[in-house]
Amino acid sequence: MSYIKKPKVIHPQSPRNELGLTVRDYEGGMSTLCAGCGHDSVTGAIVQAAFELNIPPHRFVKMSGIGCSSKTPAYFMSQSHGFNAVHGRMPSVATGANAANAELTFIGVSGDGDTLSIGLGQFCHAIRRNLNMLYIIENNGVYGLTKGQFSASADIGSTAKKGEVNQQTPIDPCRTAISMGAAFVARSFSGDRDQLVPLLKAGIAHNGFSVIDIISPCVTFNDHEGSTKSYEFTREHYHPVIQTDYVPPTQEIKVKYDEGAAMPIVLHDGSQIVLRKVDAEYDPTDRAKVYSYLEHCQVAGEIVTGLLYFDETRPEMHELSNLSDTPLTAIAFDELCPGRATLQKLQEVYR
Ligand SMILES: Cc1ncc(C[n+]2csc(CCOP(=O)(O)OP(=O)(O)O)c2C)c(N)n1
Ligand code: SF4
Ligand SMILES: [Mg+2]
Repeated sequence: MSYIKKPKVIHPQSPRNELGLTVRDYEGGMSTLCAGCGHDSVTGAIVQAAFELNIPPHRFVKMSGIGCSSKTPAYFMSQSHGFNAVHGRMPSVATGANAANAELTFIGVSGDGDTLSIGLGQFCHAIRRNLNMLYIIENNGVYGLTKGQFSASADIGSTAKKGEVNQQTPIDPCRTAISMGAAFVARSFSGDRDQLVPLLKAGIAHNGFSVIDIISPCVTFNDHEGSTKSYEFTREHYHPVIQTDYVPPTQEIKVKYDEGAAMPIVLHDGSQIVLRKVDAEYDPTDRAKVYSYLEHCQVAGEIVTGLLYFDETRPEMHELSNLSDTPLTAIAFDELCPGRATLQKLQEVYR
């Protein structure tokens, strides 16, 4: 109920992070989504991840497009910067904002419609530029906001609420991202917070474009028998292939993992992600094998989850395009505007 103001009462004994903040300090306004919508669980996981990362809310930028999913940034981190862009155009607005200030932490929340239909070109180019942001797709297989039409992620044979059968080939955001050269590609489920929170933390810490495709059921239009994005279908076909632990820079990895079964990877800020293989054969750094494994599993109707592909070597946008790391707001005016005489001299060169 949007007209009810969310009460903010903090229990004196609520756990506090290193900044002295509680989880409530990372929350946003009251959700107006349908009760039980998967997107609200993702919001809860984002709040928890940001709290545990000890980043102040005002250092985050939350971006979105249009859709029920794109409304969710209103429900977390009221103190952060935010921009609700036009349908499918969030990546270009995020690119501009990130170019202007790389010191902030960027989270984009999109939907399967927003990303895979109208915004597919924008999504691909943000990957190509390796824009430093966490890009979340709250994937429910439908356009929830406009009353449940099939989206481009709907599986062949999946039925709509009134019985219509989808005949069109789905676009898999993970395989699309891998084929475009994305360096951090994960899939999860809104109903698996234990898996989701470490993935969100790792995605935020990763220096470059991180995609997390989160199956997030739409209880109003796509949670019936015959849907392949329902809670029941997802739970039945759920296949975690890799478990991810996020270890902050200040903490040592205490547990000894068996070689071959675990891979600790150090990120640019000194934090680590420890990947524990559920399937010993799975190698999240072998791009071609990951791609064909995902294709095989999609045909078999399995929902493979975890950090599916990772490459820590790709430079991010600022490095690739030789952009300044200094935020635009910190650059003196006369540096930005060299003045009439300098500009005239420059024009002479082209006469
Ligand atoms: C340019 C434009 N075209 C179409 C629409 C109508 N529209 C609004 S939201 C939406 C799809 C949302 O689907 P998705 O991104 O999957 O989000 P969900 O609501 O399912 O979370 C569409 C087609 C629009 N707002 N703007
Ligand atoms: S219509 Fe679907 S996606 Fe939108 S809020 Fe309701 S349950 Fe969530
Ligand atoms: Mg959708």
